[in-house]
Amino acid sequence: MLIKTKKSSQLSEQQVTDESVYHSRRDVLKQLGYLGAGSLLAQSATANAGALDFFSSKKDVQFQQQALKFQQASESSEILTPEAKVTSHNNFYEFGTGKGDPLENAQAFKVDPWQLKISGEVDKPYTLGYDDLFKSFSLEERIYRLRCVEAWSMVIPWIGFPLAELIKRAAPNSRAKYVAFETLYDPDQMPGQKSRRIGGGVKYPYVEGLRIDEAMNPLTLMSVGLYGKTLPAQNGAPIRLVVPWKYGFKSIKSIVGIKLVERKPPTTWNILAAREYGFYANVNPDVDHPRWSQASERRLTTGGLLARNRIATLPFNGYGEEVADMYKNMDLRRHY
Ligand SMILES: Nc1nc2c(c(=O)[nH]1)N[C@H]1C(S)=C(S)[C@@H](COP(=O)(O)O)O[C@H]1N2
Ligand SMILES: [Mo]
Repeated sequence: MLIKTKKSSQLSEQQVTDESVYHSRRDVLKQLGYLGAGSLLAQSATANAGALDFFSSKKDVQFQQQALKFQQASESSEILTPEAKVTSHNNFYEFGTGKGDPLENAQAFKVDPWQLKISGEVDKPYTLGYDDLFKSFSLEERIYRLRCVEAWSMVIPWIGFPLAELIKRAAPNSRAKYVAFETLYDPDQMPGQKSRRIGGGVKYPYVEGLRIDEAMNPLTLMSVGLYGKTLPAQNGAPIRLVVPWKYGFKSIKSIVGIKLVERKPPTTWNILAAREYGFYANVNPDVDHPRWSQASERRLTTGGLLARNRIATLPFNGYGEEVADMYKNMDLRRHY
């Protein structure tokens, strides 16, 4: 097993081998005095302002500083998946089913203006515009493993804020038992939504859901960036979900709607093939996909041969300490 210490959720940067690009960004932060040599906390006066400042060129925004909040260390070391891999090996069927299709087809995708509507069983529904996505909540960096149901995985430095913060602001009522998410529906921009062939037969818009306790778990992140920049279109710009203990398809991209609901909402891959993809989709090496084993995964690290690293898959993707309690009375074979 990779992780030995008690809490394994947030890999700190001391535990991961920095990718060179990322490293140089951090050197810049150090020079600017935002990061102390031994400290992972941003120390500048404005670090507490509640939001990251960013250089205002909208195309490739570079976060200027970060309120890093790594909470624990572990003895293990994991290698960050290089940025070039994270942004070129994607699943985003709205832009095609090939791993390279999203990079190729999403370049003209317009993310500003954007509207993310929070509604449903809440006392205070609200809508966030593009700038609000970066300014309304305190941003932090989280290095998470991402395990795709197809048995490959990456280690990605996300920037974002806990989904719990967004939900709390809407003041959910007692009927809010689940959270339903919806991706933008815009066939003119998303060729996969125009054609069943390009879009892999998925019914659009892509929808996902979480139980309210899963949504409120501190690990559950709304991501607006990776590798210190705003999200590339192919990774779900301008805002996507990241649920690190579940298979990647739960981490819905380019979200326009978040609705608090009373009943378990429909989810895209479950609609497509219920026997293969459940609502929970917790990473589980003991429950195989009907067509392949989930006991191990191919960790995408560097290119070439190393890209074929095969490692054991961990229950809850290694985040059991933080999340297993939520499922203690459930048969995880039945609720796959
Ligand atoms: N809207 C939407 N969200 C999506 C998908 C998709 O096709 N459409 N693919 C999912 C799958 S299967 C995975 S593994 C992750 C991949 O995220 P990444 O490309 O940023 O690594 O996004 C998930 N979110
Ligand atoms: Mo996936």
